[in-house]
Amino acid sequence: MKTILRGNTREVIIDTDGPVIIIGECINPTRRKKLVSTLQESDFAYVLELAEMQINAAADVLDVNVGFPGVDDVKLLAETVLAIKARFDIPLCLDSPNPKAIEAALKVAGGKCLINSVNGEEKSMNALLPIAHEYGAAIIALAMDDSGITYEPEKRLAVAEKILERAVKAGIKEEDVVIDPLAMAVSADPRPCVVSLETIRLVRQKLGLNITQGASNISFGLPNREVLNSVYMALSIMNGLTCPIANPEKIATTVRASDLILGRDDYAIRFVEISQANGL
Ligand code: THG
Repeated sequence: MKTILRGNTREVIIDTDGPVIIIGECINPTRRKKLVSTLQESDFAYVLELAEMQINAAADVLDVNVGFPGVDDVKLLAETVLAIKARFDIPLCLDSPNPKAIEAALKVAGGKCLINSVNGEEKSMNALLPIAHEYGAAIIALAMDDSGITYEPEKRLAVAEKILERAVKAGIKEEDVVIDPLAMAVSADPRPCVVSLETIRLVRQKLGLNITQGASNISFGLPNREVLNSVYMALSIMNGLTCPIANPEKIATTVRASDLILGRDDYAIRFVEISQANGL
């Protein structure tokens, strides 16, 4: 199954048979005070710096999240998208809980974006599926709905299936639905990673769709986060994760190593390339 995204002209193909596509997570005000302060002044230099850093570190797609308290994200998400588009030819993943902000961004974005995200709540599906269809965008379908977050992988699969069905009814192509099984911190509760890994396996096996995940969420509150994130990334890729949302500076080597080990990097070309780029 292939999900095709587009920047201004450049196409990125997310293919369930790999190699893994990296969606850079760093344009996100969580723990980046400087992003909040520069964006509040409509200063996009730091956003562009984060975009360039991630592209140089092997990001294929950029997640764009400008949500912080008090922000007018309908205006700011669109402005940020325009600033990035004017400088870089890379597909964007529009990350906002506000359908109005997503729509405003889609209006100016061009290419083919990924909407982050639609969940299984009626309100979310009703607001976003028609917009995705109208603008020809792909969607991330989050495996949660009105009844909240379940810890039974089969139920997460059922939510994913429900969103897929509704998306297809709204005229969206099956291959344009990317499933997010939900990654949550593992420090307080031993279950989340096991549940997500099993959900990934089920989605891959039963639906055959592309799968994303905010993979640095799992290590919140723990020491040695990079090792934890890397191991979880490799296990997730083994089970069917194809387009993680992560910090490419920290995760790209693990992603390339996983591709090589899983037989998706002939002659180890991409692994050697990224190792050399890192002076290794
Ligand atoms: N699923 C989907 N979208 C998502 C998430 C998800 N979007 C947001 C989030 N989760 C993924 N993005 C981030 C962005 C930043 C951070 C974590 C997840 C973050 N990282 C460092 C930290 O944790 O301390 C700080 C910056 C760094 O060092 O890189 O804060 O699950 N669909």
